[in-house]
Amino acid sequence: MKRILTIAGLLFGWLLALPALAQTVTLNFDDGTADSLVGGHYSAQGITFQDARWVNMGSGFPGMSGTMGINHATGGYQWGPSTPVIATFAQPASSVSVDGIDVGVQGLVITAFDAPTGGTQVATQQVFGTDVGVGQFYTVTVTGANIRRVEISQVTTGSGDGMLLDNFRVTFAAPAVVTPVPTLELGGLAGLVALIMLGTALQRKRTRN
Ligand SMILES: [Ca+2]
Repeated sequence: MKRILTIAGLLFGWLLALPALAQTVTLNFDDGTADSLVGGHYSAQGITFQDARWVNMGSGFPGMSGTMGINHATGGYQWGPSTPVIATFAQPASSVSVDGIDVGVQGLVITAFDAPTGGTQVATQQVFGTDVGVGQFYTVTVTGANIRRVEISQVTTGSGDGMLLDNFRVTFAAPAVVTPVPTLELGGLAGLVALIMLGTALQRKRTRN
């Protein structure tokens, strides 16, 4: 019984620690395959992309983590608000940010909505660099109570200014528990709960006998 109580105590501490660990997801895109579509690669972390493609910038650009980022699947380094890179979330997010790399006169805009498709605009933020943006990078952030999708693009097109995206961060409004549960920690947790339940049942049976 003492051992069960010790395990239960450890489990309780673990549960208390879980939300803080799970709330913010950061993607640096360095685990991708250059020129492939991102799609559902990060869906287990609650984030699914549409029209995003991994790009490898060789030695990397100022503001990048590593050498890989993403751009638009068909537009490449230049794409406007009518054909954005889209990210949808498995549960409501309270904050979403991304770094725009090589941002110039065509700018960078991120807009948040409260539904995976359609819905109402929650927030939007945009920035502009100068000329074709060599060496210029900016973080844009949107916040709100119920962000289910963001659309990211340049603000305007047609000036010959390209950009790419890196370092995508999502803070989920509730602890990030996604189905199917992919992590060993949560798998182990379920096993531990089952073991404790089994132990308690056996204890009861023994007491009864
Ligand atoms: Ca990166």
